[in-house]
Amino acid sequence: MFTKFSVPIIENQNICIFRHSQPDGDAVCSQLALKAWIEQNFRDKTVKIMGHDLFDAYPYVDEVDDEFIKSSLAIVLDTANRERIDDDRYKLAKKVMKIDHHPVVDDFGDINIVNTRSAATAELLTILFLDGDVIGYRVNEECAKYLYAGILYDTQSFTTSNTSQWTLNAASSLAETGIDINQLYTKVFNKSLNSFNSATKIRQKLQYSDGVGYVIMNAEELSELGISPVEAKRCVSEFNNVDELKIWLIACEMAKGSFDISMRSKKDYVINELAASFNGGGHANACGIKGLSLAEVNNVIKEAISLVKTIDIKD
Ligand SMILES: [Mn+2]
Repeated sequence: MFTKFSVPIIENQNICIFRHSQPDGDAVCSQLALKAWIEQNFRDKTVKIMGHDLFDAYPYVDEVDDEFIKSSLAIVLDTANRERIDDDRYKLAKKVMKIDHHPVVDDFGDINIVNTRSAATAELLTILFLDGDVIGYRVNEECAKYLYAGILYDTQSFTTSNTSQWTLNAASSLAETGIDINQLYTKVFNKSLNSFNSATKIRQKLQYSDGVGYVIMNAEELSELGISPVEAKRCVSEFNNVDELKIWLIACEMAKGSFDISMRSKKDYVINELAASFNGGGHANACGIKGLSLAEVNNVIKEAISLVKTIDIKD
């Protein structure tokens, strides 16, 4: 696998690293880690971080003109399908390499490196880099910091159902570089008092029915909270540890009458098919759906309730 990954990098002077729109911590940290790794191991290469939407904790992108992209290898990280790539100029690149851990729905790369058993793209990159380590490519502390943070984000600090022995092995190898584990945890999970207060209000809006928890926020309620819809959706993790909830979701009105859903579930309650039936997608226990009417949001909730019932009857 390392050869498939490294040869196109060796062959290209210029490299543009892309990610998905509305990026999460895994997407941006994977970009920064890959840039750090290439710059350390191939000092003559020029690497650019692509994207429009910023991620608060790591708000970094490069300004890149079309000519540069035309002379580049495009590496697209953490993105299952081409429609989600945050800058469609990836099409201009000489070659496209996809590196991802989502279920395969679109092999858009000329080269596709996908491992759905990885809990994070940052974990998959760690495994690739460690393979390279055997033949002399190194992971320095800067790169390790980004990889470790990316893994923390996607696994909610090693607690999601897809956290595995490979995740912990990867994290352990990264710890050997001397990274400050507590400092990274703090950087990833600490929040401002304002965010904390908003999360408290979102918790109070939880509605519950037959194993399903849900919060629906219209534009007015969101502006009262004083946080962005993207930030509000991230509060779905506030409900991670509620016993009674088998499936839980937050629906936020992103534009007039158009809701996006962020949905999570306990291990036995696989939701990606439910999400796919509303043109959404994601992992077995963590999915997103975009552009729903309020009526469709209510249908998702109904379907979730019947999914819980179906699975509970089987047990
Ligand atoms: Mn990811």
